[in-house]
Amino acid sequence: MGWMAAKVAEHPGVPREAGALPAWFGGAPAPRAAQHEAHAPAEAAARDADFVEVAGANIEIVLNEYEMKPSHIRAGPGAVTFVLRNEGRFAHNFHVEGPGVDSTAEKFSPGRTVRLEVILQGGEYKISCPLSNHDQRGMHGVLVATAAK
Ligand SMILES: [Cu+2]
Repeated sequence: MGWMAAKVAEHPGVPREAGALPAWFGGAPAPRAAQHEAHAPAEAAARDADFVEVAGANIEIVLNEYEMKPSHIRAGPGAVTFVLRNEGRFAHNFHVEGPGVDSTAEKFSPGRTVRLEVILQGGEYKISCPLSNHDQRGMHGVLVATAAK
């Protein structure tokens, strides 16, 4: 929905773009497709091209200062094991939070690999490094668990 609302908001006087907007924008109920999209951000995000699709049960992520690679992951629901490799110069950790999951690995040193097993349901999960301000500095991402197509 975002871009339409933003476009109108930029022109609070005469809504020049109004003519280009679909009829339902004027107050009529949104068509079913638009409502579905508004309530399913996980599926919408999963369509983005820069998501890395992980088919197996192991989700390998490299951590360093200050990012996770990959940071946008799509995986099937069920039991998965994060295989976390610290290629940075500092210790890092790994936290995953979302539907049915709130798990943290263990702080691990440069050069080390740790594993964290969780059971994903469908939905969107936030991954991050919970140490210090690493999350704010960029060590975070999103994992979308979707049912098989
Ligand atoms: Cu970190």
